[in-house]
Amino acid sequence: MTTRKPHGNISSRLHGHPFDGTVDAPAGGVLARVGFAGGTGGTSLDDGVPRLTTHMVGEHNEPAEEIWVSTLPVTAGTAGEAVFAEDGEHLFYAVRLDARPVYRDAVRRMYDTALGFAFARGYTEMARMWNLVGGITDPNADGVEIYRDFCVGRAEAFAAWGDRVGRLPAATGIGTLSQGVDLCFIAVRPGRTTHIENPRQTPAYEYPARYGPKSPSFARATWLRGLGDGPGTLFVSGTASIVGAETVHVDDIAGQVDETLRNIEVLIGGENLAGHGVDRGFELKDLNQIRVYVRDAGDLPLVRERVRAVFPAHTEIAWFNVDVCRPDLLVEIEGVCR
Ligand code: 3EB
Repeated sequence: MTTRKPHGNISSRLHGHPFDGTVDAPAGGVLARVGFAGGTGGTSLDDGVPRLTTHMVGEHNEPAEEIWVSTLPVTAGTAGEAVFAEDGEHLFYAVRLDARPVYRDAVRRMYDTALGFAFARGYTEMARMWNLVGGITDPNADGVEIYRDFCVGRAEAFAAWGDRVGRLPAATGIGTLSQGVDLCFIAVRPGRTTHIENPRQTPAYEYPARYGPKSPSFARATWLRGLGDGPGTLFVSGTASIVGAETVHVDDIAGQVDETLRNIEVLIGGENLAGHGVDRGFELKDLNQIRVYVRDAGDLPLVRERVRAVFPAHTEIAWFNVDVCRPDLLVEIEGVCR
């Protein structure tokens, strides 16, 4: 008789409030809690669970919390300033970089340390990264936009580690309400990820130089194959109203919402995934754990109505009022399909 190994799959819940109940992690453990709060909280280990608290709540939105659980037992710890948790298949890692005049070198070191940590523990493929950047479209002390400054440091780190940590994964680059950078990611054992591009969009790492000296380092989505007969997960990057490399529907919030949803629809559809060798297909209604980022508070009512109308009532959606990484982008949307 053979004993079956547990699948070892991860999943998340996105609560529209700080979660104060018992986290349901059957037979496994909690990998991480990401809190969206009214102030920055950096990283901590709370009751043995890594926590990242990012400043994304102002007067126009409510606190929220995303919780990642695994079906496997989890161990957690700190590594310098960072916190992490691992289950033997997945690594969650979070770190905060405080405000500084110029970010480039510190971002490169932060990424270098993070990628090195993941690599040393055998989590050599990146599945999903979140880059939460305060003042993202403001100038740094040299007058360079902070997002472009950030992208240079990140690109330098990936250039150094790229051939060891696999290809660029799904990511989010978005503003927060405090200066500084919150970084967190999920890395996995090799052989499980497929990075997905969008036929409607220029790959971000090939954006023309007018968008910054170093192109952003991310894929449009990452497919994470399930273990055993467990389900796979499609991580959908922060997606905006960009066609080719250009922002479209400038100053038209309804147009930007619709174009963003169309981008996601094509990205996650069976035809696009098949072209990347993934034998699955999703529809918009399958997107869950959705985060909607809106630049202008005045657009929130329209965006809420338009986005809500597309998804089933049970879909978990959290709303944020933060800057997006190009001054002409009014909205960005991300989520997860299973
Ligand atoms: C875009 O498509 C919008 O720099 O990590 C989306 C997702 C965006 C991730 C990142 C940026 C990033 O270019 C911005």
